[in-house]
Amino acid sequence: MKLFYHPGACSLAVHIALIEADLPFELVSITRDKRTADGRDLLSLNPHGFVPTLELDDGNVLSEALANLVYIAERTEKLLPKDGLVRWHAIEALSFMTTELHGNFKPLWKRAPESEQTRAKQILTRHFAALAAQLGDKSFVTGAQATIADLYLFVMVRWAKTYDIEVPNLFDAYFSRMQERASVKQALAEEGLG
Ligand SMILES: N[C@@H](CCC(=O)N[C@@H](CS)C(=O)NCC(=O)O)C(=O)O
Repeated sequence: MKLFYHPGACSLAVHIALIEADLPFELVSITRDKRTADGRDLLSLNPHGFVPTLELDDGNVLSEALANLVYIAERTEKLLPKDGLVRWHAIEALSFMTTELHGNFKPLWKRAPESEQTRAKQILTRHFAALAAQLGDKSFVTGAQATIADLYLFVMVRWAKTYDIEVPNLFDAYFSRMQERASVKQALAEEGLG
């Protein structure tokens, strides 16, 4: 399987998931003009031109972070229970983050006008507060075990630090806990993010 990625992008969550699941994979970076390091046009694989994009061993392509993460989780005993409410709450949190949360970072990385950036930061702060309430005093979003929702939340908290978004203090301990995972350390190192 190949993962098309950009260092530190939301594809980092999928990269961590592949390591956690112990699946064989190859990392393929993309350039700003959407050329892949293995000499292709990302748009020919994923018409949206987004990372993460997975190319499966049979040549099929799977895009969208949520679909990538559930696909990987289904191939391991970890990261997402097969049934029960924890499964659905993990998917619920992931869906919220890949849409409402992720979308509000765009004005920041696209350097939109100041007023748009201020508004986006306010919304992000509100959304992170809601996620903090969901996390509460648990170690991970849905309980004592990390799920795919945590892999994505780790990336979002990392972005919050980069863009100076005000987030509840409990994310400090959460971020450190996630950073201690061998999979996270490995993925950061492989993306050159030390
Ligand atoms: N809905 C997509 C969004 C993915 C997305 O926006 N990825 C960013 C990196 S975090 C990207 O590829 N941006 C390139 C662009 O906007 O052209 C998903 O959840 O996977």
